[in-house]
Amino acid sequence: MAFTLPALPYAPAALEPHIDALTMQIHHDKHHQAYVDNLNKAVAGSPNENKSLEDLVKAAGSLSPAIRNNGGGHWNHSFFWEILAPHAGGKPSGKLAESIAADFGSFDGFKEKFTQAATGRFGSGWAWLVEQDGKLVVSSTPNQDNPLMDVAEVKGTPILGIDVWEHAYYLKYQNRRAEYLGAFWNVINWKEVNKKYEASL
Ligand code: MN3
Repeated sequence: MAFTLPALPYAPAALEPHIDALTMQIHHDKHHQAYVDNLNKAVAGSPNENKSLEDLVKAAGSLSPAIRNNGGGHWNHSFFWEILAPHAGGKPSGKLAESIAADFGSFDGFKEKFTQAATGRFGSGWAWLVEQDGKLVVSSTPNQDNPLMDVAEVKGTPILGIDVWEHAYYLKYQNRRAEYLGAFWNVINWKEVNKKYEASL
């Protein structure tokens, strides 16, 4: 069964002015589609064809670089569209808010740590908020790796993440990654992040 590109859960222009429509279109329709297509090519005719995306990602270290990169790319982007939303942002509530306060001192403490991880990732990659054995931690991964992978330095369940590849922000922000990181907080779908957090426990 071939992997398929999930539809964006909102219009490409819905995250304006924080993330522009053209970036969303190219990011979803071209970049994400390419990960899906290349993943399908990489698993074609092998037993990996019948495995779930999550199983492939978790075993990335023992699979081909093409599966690691494109399987990771497909998983990460499918996740990323879900944790963004129009008219979103603000702060989390409920159990997630309590855990963030407990594990980072405050929401601002978390924000600072997450921003540092996203800023400090040299080249292409991702920054993550990860649930790890009941505790929240921040990490970052290179390329299309993620915390589910057996090869990840910090392993756990990703509940929030940001794509810091230049293709995620260059059309609007060019070299100003920090501005993109600032805008990100206006489009975080905390309801979905909370859902992923509860499901991870
Ligand atoms: Mn991307």
